[in-house]
Amino acid sequence: MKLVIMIPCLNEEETLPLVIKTIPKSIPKVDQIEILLIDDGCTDKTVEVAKKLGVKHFIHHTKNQGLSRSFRHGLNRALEMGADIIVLTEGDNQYPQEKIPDLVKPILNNEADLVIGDRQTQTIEHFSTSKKFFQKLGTAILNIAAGTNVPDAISGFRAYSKLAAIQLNPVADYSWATETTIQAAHKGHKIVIIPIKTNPKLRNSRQFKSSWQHIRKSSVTIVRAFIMYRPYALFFSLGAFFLVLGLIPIVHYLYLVISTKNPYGAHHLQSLLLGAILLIASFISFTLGVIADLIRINRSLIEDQLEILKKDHISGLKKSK
Ligand SMILES: Nc1nc2c(ncn2[C@@H]2O[C@H](COP(=O)(O)OP(=O)(O)O)[C@@H](O)[C@H]2O)c(=O)[nH]1
Ligand SMILES: [Mg+2]
Repeated sequence: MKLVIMIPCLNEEETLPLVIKTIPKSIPKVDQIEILLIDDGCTDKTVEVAKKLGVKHFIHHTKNQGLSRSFRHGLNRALEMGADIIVLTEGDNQYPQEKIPDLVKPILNNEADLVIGDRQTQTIEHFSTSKKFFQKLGTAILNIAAGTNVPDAISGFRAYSKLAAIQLNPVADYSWATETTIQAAHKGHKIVIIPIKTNPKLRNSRQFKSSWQHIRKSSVTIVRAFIMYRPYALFFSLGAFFLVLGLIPIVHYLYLVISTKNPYGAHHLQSLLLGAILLIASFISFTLGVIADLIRINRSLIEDQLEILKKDHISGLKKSK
């Protein structure tokens, strides 16, 4: 059983030693623990510090590519390294690495594909009231979209089983955590939550510049997830909404035509026009729903092919070692 611990880093020379020193050296039922450091265009001594501390596996981005891409590249490399379980933590020592054995346990026991460390955000002292509120609201919306019951969907302290890592195909440039939670739920992966306590804050989050920026970007991810996984739910609801709305002025028009005994209804064309526009919008929504659903089916077929390709690639690499 091989565990790969990924640490995406953007200039973390100061806090990285703390992170690496607190990673357990051995875990029951795990034969090998390797650290994979993703140097996302670091301009400080992060890489040298990591090498001194014994890290052997690196991905280097010559230019900063952002956390989502770092995550994607890390996931693929970890699979190529032969990982059976992949753990993700951060370079700012925000998460308690000592808890990694608890994080991987449900996967080792075949009880989970994705384990999320729940930061229990409502109890974190340095989170402002507004941050706590938006965290709660965002999580509630995500749970509706994904059909899950995850208390902390954006926690960056997670463990993925090999199967989950192979089957997940995150595409967004932001919110990789939200996106993989939604994808895991839609792919029927078992998600287990482990409560954790975050370490005292050493620096401010660089990812979330403001709550608004985070809400805006996360909303895009959630809406896109709806379009990707449940397009009919979205477009058919829109279609039904426009249909009902469009029928109101049309019924109104017919009523006026009959009640005013004006067979041509020439004086009430506005109602007819409005009704026609809304019915066309309804028709377009239904049509988009059908097209989006066909694309969804196509994508799931492509993902099945990707899964076979990735498995072949990994087993080919294993044989050639
Ligand atoms: N902010 C940021 N972090 C990155 C980037 N690439 C890698 N990281 C690493 O991703 C982790 C999360 O960043 P952080 O600023 O702590 O944001 P947090 O998720 O709000 O805690 C850290 O380990 C960073 O070093 C990037 O482009 N921007
Ligand atoms: Mg952090």
